Amino acid sequence: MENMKSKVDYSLYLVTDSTEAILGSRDLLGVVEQALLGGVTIVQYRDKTSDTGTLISIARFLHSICKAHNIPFVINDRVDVALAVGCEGVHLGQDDMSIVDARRILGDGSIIGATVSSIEEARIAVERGADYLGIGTLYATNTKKNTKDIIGINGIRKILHYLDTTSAATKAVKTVCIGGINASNLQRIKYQLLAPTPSSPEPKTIDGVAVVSAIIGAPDPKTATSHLTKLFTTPPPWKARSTEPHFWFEKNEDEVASLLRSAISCTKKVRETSPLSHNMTNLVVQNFAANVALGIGSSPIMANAGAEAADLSKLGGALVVNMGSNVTPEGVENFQVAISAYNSVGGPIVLDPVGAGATSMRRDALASLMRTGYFDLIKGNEREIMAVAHASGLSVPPSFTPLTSTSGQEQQQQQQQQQRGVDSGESLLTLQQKAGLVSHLAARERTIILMTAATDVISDGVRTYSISNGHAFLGKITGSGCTLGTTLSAYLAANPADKLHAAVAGLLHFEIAAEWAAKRTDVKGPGTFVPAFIDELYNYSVAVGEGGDFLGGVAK
Ligand code: 3NM
Ligand code: MG
Repeated sequence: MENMKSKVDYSLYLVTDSTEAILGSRDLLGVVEQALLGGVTIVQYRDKTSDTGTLISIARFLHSICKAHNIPFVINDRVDVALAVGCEGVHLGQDDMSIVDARRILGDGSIIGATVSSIEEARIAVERGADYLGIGTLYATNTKKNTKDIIGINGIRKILHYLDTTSAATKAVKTVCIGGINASNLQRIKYQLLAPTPSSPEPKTIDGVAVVSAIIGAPDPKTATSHLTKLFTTPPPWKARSTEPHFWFEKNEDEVASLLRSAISCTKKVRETSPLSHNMTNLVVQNFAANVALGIGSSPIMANAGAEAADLSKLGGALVVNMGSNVTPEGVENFQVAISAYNSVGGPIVLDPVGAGATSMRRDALASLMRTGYFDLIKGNEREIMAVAHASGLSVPPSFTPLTSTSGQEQQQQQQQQQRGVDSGESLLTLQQKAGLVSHLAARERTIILMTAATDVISDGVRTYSISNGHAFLGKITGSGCTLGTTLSAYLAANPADKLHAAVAGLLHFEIAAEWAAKRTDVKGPGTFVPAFIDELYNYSVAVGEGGDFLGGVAK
């Protein structure tokens, strides 16, 4: 028995629900049978309302069909029912019988699982001998309204990190996460929970996901189950990336030459394929962003309604989620629908968290967007990227040491000052510190992070570059940051193979065109700069398209 217990496959853990809202008028046994045929790997019978006699007879049936499929069967809460039917074990909530008592009654051979939502609860459950932990609540769910804590990806990560680094027993315990998991977010959840850091390149991750409504409430539970199984075992459509730990990359000549070669080919690709750039953006920049998109050779569409995204996501383009003026609950909901649509087809998404640190509404919007979806690139100025780091649960990244030129106290005061407006303000960080923060955040979020400034820093968590092109006029006009997001989206859509190289190419296009425009004799200041900039975005694309290989001379 002990031996069998260690072989349990937790990858797709079904928790049943007998309520009208989820099961409807269907027969639970039939639904569970379909789920078994679809490939669930363990089943928990959870029924908060039936009488003991009914519980035992339903549990007997369920146990027998699980046995026929060689799948372990456990009961929620009721140790007496588990004992009566002789099934494989129980799952205990924080208010149920203690693990120690249940173990004494059921014996060493039984599977005992526990619900935990904090490090302390995880510590106690392991100490008392739980075989696995159900960690939650990951996301808010209609299935269980009275959950104690919604802890998100970061909360799960913290508990996993604790388990990974504390003792042999905590490292060995099996884990599943629960709450709001379905086909649209399963791969991302699994992917983001496996975020390596320099100190742990192979961190402990979840052994499985537990779902209720995604199977019990599905129109066809068997198909839904086999789809979830497939999602759990295949890399996400945005493709698995290197899991090497990141490090600060010192530019070398060969690397620069190869980046510039790839920049030329990425620009040609945008020109040839004219990818769709779907902008969900603010009124201030819609017209300008559309012109920039046309200038670089992409096809823009400005569409803020989430309901349009499912159709648009199928056109091979990329989405820009620009938080500019869309941080109302309704705006966030539109973003969420669109993010799910692009994530489900693997279409790239650029997140532009405009003014993210400025107000609590924006901080909340950013946090909920980051809980909803996977972004292929997150771009922002220093304050915005700091807000992203905060939303990601980073407190003090490893190389984020105080500046030597300011006292610790002064710096703390500066950091506590609220960001004003969306302008970037004074920098608090040295280039080295920016590189540390950007690469660490990129590795953690498993995405590309671009921090813009006079010298931009960009990283995918493995490779980190700094780029010093651009012109001060970009800081004197509205929407330069937003239209950079648009530019990058087109580059990602046209060049999916190496998204970091694609983003560097887009950044060079944008910033070198700005330098060209600023040098023109007809440009007298920011106002005349704008139309000249659109000209030069276009001219750059034509020059590269006609075989111009000038980047070696202008890229910094
Ligand atoms: N326990 P769905 S959340 C049974 O957080 C249960 O401990 C939770 O349902 C916890 O997959 C939950 O439909 C319900 O979101 C999960
Ligand atoms: Mg309970």
